[in-house]
Amino acid sequence: MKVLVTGFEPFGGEKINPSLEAVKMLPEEISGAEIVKASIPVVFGKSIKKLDELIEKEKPQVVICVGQAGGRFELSIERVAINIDDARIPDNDGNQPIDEKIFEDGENAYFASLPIKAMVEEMRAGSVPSAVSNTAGTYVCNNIMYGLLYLADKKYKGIRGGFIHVPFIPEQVITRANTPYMSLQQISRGLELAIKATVENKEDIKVSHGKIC
Ligand code: PCA
Repeated sequence: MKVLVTGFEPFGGEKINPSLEAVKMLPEEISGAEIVKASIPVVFGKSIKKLDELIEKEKPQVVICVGQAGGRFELSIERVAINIDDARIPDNDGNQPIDEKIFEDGENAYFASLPIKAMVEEMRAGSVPSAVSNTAGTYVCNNIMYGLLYLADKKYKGIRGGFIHVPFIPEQVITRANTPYMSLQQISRGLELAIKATVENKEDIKVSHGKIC
């Protein structure tokens, strides 16, 4: 099995993006699966184009995209991507779409096709804080997750895919009071455990990670 794992370039004035650094630290093999790592630009549209080229070239069976969610406490396994771009800040090329569909012929939303509960359980068993998240936002991370699942639906049938958001690392919160963070080592370890759970669970486990508002 081949697993393509992507991280994002820095954005929003940050010098580093922990998603990319943690992806780079992953081993070359996890649970017998080959790990292919790549970097994605924080640019609407370009991110999906680059991912499409990578899938075409590498022909992975599983694709997991990873991005930074500054302010979140845990590694979040995203459940759903929605067909909307609504940018609070410009992307790295200066684009700031507001309420634009990502693909006119796409569904309103796609669910991740990864064993999200098994991933959370595996990470928690390894002492890495993690949770199911029910929103990936409306910026470039949702954009690429939606693009990935659109491509898996229309072009690369059978591919399993999804998205993981990771917290800030310590050096990003030095002047941000009361902001959660996690070490790069722990983030990368969490990703490794999430990938292990994906490789080892074709079907998800039935355990509640639901939320009451
Ligand atoms: N996080 C942003 C885009 C790139 C990244 O790492 C997001 O959550 O949309």
